[in-house]
Amino acid sequence: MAILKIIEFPHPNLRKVAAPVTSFDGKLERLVENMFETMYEANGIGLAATQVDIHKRLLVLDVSEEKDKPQVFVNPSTEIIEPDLSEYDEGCLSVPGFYEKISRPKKIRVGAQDCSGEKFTIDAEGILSVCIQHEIDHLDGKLFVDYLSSLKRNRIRDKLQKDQKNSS
Ligand code: QAP
Ligand code: CO
Repeated sequence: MAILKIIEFPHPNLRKVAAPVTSFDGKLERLVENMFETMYEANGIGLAATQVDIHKRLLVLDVSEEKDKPQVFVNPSTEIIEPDLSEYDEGCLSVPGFYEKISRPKKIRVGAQDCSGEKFTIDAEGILSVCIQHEIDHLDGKLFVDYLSSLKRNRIRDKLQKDQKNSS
């Protein structure tokens, strides 16, 4: 297994739209394992392939308390089943150190495939719903900071760019 490098805002590759996964093979399984290892090591609850600079439509997450419920979604799609919005304080491994309240539809139905290409559907609410919506945004080149005012977003960008210069 391996820890992958997480790219950070405002890295331009975070804006790429990911392509569907078409091969369900050992290479995909190894990528998923490495994404879990990377997410757990960084104390994250969700990670999209885009964040490790791989532009394929898959994400991993684990919103459980004990960090023992890994979930993989390959080629995910969503349908809103409860359009009322609910607010959640979101962060992102690609936007380290920043948390902001973001409103999203409360309840969603998610269709996806597992690592062997098997299709499944789940309904999600609460933090699971927030996490899936946040991670699918990554696959479409979107970040939670895009929901903020440009004033806030640019402050975050400037601060992170400064940190990135200081650490390289
Ligand atoms: C997305 O985010 C999410 O700034 C996943 O210093 C967030 O795993 C879904 C993290 C909130 C639902 C609710 C962020 C770790 C992790 C940081 C994450 C940091 C260390 C963020
Ligand atoms: Co994120």
